Amino acid sequence: MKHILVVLTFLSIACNPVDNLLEESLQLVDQNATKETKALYINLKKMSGTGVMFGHQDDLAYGYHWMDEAGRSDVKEASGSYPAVYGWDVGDISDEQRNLDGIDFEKMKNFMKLGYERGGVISISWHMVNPVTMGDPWDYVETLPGVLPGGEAHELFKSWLDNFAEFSLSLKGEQGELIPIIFRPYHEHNGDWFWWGKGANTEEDYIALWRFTVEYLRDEKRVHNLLWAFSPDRSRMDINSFKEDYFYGYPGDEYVDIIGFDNYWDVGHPANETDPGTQQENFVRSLTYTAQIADSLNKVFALTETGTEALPVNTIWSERFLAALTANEWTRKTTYMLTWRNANFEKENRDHYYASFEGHPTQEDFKKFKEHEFILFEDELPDMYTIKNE
Ligand code: BMA
Repeated sequence: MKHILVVLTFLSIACNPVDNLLEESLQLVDQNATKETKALYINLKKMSGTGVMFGHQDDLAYGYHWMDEAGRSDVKEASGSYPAVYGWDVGDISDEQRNLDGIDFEKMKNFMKLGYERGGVISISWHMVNPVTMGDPWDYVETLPGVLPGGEAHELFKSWLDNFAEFSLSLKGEQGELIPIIFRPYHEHNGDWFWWGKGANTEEDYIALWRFTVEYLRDEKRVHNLLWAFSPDRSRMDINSFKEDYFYGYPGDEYVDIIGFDNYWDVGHPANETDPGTQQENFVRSLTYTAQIADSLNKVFALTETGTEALPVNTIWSERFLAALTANEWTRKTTYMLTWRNANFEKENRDHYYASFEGHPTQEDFKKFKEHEFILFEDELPDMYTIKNE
């Protein structure tokens, strides 16, 4: 009898879904990830298939018609809630007080804390200055040999990673816990526009860059609040060979937590001449294929960047985004979609925005999108930072 009890207890522990998930979290890039970081990953996994979080870049820092006004958010003003995911970019953390779009880094930290305290998820990308030429991130020339160990700019590059390590380790919640970050460096690397991009560099060097960054931040700088997101660009993947193309530059399963991709291409990119119907079909296919890749690797899937500049179609949220995200059981596995920033019109003097703002002709549709049961904004989020026994 005693033996049976022991066996039964053992079985109930072994079969507990939370324990299984915990075990999976041991497959993270960082085995020593903080408790909250592991919890975030597990909760993303649990969420997959049940709802998609809506995200927006730079949401709290400025909007189409405002700058630097505490509490404001174009997304909130248009929909009633803050976004569930907040994207930020640490471009220029190298040697500036402000990022490449003018956000003061100290303020950015506070915005991250605010978002986290409200239950939101924080993601960071890095439009990094070219460490060899000191040109901007779009200085597309062969750069990686100079950045990797032994290269002339390696020490400088490392000092920027030091800045990032310090920044990440200073992000703390009320209890002093580190704020988990979805870190998405060297994105769209299969494109021919960034200095880390395909064509200017070898694939081998890109992989070495990614692995170096993981090992340096995790093992030397002991940054343990990062989930690592990989995000090639859809425009440089052929829809018919997507599952092979996806893996250009893939650093290996031990170096990636989140299988993502950026897709502006299939949602009305001006350079895409394909008709809207085919674009929509391709949008669904690209989401499906990426979700299947993530599933085969037992990883989380996200649409790490998307959007249509200046929202030219009034029903774009329901007809393009919602329709694709709910198209099939695979697209439904998307954990979040991140729309790009709403550049301030007065400052930048151009229509460069991706989320609806109050009074925009897409606002009604954006509200409907928000109200859809499958779409999650901040006011509908479960606790993403604790692991619950169910
Ligand atoms: C690009 C544009 C740029 C911006 C950069 C980094 O897509 O929005 O204006 O500087 O992202 O945020």
